[in-house]
Amino acid sequence: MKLGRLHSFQLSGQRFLLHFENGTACADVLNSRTVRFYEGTPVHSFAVEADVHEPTEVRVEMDGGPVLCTEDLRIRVSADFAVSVCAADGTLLACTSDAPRTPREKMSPRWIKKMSALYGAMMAGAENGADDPLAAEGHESAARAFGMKEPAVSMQWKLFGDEKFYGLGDKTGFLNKFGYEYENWNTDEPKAHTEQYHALYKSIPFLIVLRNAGCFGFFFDSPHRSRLDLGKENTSYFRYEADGGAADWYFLYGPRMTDVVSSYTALTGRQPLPQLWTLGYHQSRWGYDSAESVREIASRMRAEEIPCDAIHFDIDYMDGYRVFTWDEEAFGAPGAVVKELGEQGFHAVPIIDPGVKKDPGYAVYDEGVENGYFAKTPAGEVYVNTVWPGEAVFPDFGREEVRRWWAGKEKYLTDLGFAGTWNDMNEPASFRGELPPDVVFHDEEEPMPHAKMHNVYGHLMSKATWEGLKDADGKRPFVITRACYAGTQKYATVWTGDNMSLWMHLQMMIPQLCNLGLSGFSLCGTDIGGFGGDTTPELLTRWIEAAVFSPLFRNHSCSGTNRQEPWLYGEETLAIYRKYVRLRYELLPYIYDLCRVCEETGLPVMRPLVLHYEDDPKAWNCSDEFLVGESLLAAPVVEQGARQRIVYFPAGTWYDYRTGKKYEGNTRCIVDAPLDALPLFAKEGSIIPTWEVTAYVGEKEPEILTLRVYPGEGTYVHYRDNGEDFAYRGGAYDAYRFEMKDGKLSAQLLHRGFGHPYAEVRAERIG
Ligand code: MIG
Repeated sequence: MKLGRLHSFQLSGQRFLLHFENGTACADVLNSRTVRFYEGTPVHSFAVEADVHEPTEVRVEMDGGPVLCTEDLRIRVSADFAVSVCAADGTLLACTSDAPRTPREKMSPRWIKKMSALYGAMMAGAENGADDPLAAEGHESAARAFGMKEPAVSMQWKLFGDEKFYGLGDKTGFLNKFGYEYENWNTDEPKAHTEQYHALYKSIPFLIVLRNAGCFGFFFDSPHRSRLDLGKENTSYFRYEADGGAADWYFLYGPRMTDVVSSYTALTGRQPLPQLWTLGYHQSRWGYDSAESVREIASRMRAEEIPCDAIHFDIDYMDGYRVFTWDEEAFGAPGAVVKELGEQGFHAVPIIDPGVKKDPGYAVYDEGVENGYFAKTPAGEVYVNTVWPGEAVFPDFGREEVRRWWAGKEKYLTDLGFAGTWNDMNEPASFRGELPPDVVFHDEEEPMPHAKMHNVYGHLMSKATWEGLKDADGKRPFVITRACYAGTQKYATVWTGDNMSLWMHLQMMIPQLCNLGLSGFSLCGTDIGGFGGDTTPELLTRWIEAAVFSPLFRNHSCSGTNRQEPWLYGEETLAIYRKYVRLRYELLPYIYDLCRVCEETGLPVMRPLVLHYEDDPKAWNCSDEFLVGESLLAAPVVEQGARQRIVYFPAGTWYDYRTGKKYEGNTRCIVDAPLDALPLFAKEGSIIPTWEVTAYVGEKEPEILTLRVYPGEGTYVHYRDNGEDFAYRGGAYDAYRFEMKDGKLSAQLLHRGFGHPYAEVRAERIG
């Protein structure tokens, strides 16, 4: 029901309470640029865990109706919770729109019946056919998708015509999301991810809007299934709608895009500094199915002199896919091979799925059943679906007690010597159709249907895992997750799931990781070489080049595809692969410094050009280049056969990373890019810290810091700590400030606490 006329309002502290004809709403001022808007009484948020209110001046002015004023915003609220937001100088930034919707094609009842059956069958998994009871959910969703059912929450915002959209997590397509339509419903999609997909594994309903008048963000904080239409349906508005709950959203004003990202991450949390080794190279494959196969990979990595820090253990290490078990037949004595790897400087990362094998006598299952830790059917039976172990049940992660139980299991993994946890299948994915919407989970102690808990399942599992690892070994927890919600960045690194060995997917990597970064997830990566399908020498080569700056730097592939280790693709591929993994290790201090910056400001490692050059129209849609911090510009070749490419240089002067060749900004240049070249440039005045390449992180403490110094003037802060635990939060770190001025480089120690100074700091002038 519409809220109707605005009867009265009242300002209570920073809360602006609104009494409408048919209900109440609130505009809660968190700070002068961030306001939360909600209908009715607020429900707790999964994403926002800290109270981030800052005292700020708020007043209401009367101007034909109430206008809520902060130092930076003027917000008018009127009938039906219509909102318009202006900057302090009166410039209109955003306003709701009641423009009529583009009418859908009129569909005959016969067509609707046919399509609903088809859609239902799809939703319920092909093998079930249209008469499966699960298909009921399909009909419901179909009805909504076909616009025949009113969503619980629906909002329309005026399009002024100058909008560019960014963020939204892992959505497919190009960098600028204008003209796309998306859905937030965590989805395990085994087919090739294309632009036409509405949803992948993650739901991060954070939308950045860039307009000529400024940049701002909307965070639609709802775990319910929701949709965004970004100027596809109609060019006069963009729409948000959700299938449940009430309106609850934040307006985050910039005015710059960097401010929007900082504010959003202040609200939902920032990615904490990772362990240093996690930024090294990871080798993985679904198919390393014995201790022997893992040993072989490890020794070959060293023999080929490809630096490597981690080997992943996919589902085969478990006993019959039972989580928190070990297959002794194929992997030997529990943990022995993990310890062996450790002695050679490798960390081992095991996969864990949420599905627990239904298997009386198996401790994890028994404990869960006994304590009521698994999701239930509405009739009160433990709900069963099929996943890797066969029949499986699903931990009810919404309850703290269940999270604590699961967290306690991490100790089993760390005792085996494992160094982190890779959480998979936590959309949750299942083989016998999607979990029905009415499966009963809990939001803490309140029963909550799957329909509401679905999108936060991976989030809550990650949180439990993070806490468990922290308790188990006190190190910075290394958690990787496939599914997540807004705010999961506090607990996990993410990868983009099952991509394929396709040039199209190498191309998509750039906008996908850049938008994840803008959505709070700086620590992200793709499966290098592609997960599904067979890679080629050229594709693998271009992928390792393009991925050098992906915070998660992992080659992974699917069982049944051609193996994807770099030595299987000829001498040339191997040599280039080695060169780029070595470049990654050379630049580890730079990437680590950026992780520190991210923890402090929320700005990601990989950044789209638009983040720093938002006034430059050529940056708005740049999907094939990216910045690394502010200093480096990478323009990888992502096209088969190309040996040159066009590079757009934004404002400033740029220098080739290696040769120092100069390029003026605001130009497009054709740059040579033979197979072994990643076009990489440093901005004028850049100071880039590098270390000597080692076989793995910690092989020896870096004694020499080499600064690559490019022409111009600039400053740089370099950060160093033990790369492992939380001692840095108590001050156990070193920080240096370097400055290039009048042709001279000077250094200053900002903070001393780590206790391992460099033996030498060298400057290498390039260009
Ligand atoms: O149904 O564990 O995305 O990385 O190798 C497939 C096997 C299950 C999906 C993950 C992938 C992993 C695979 N998993």
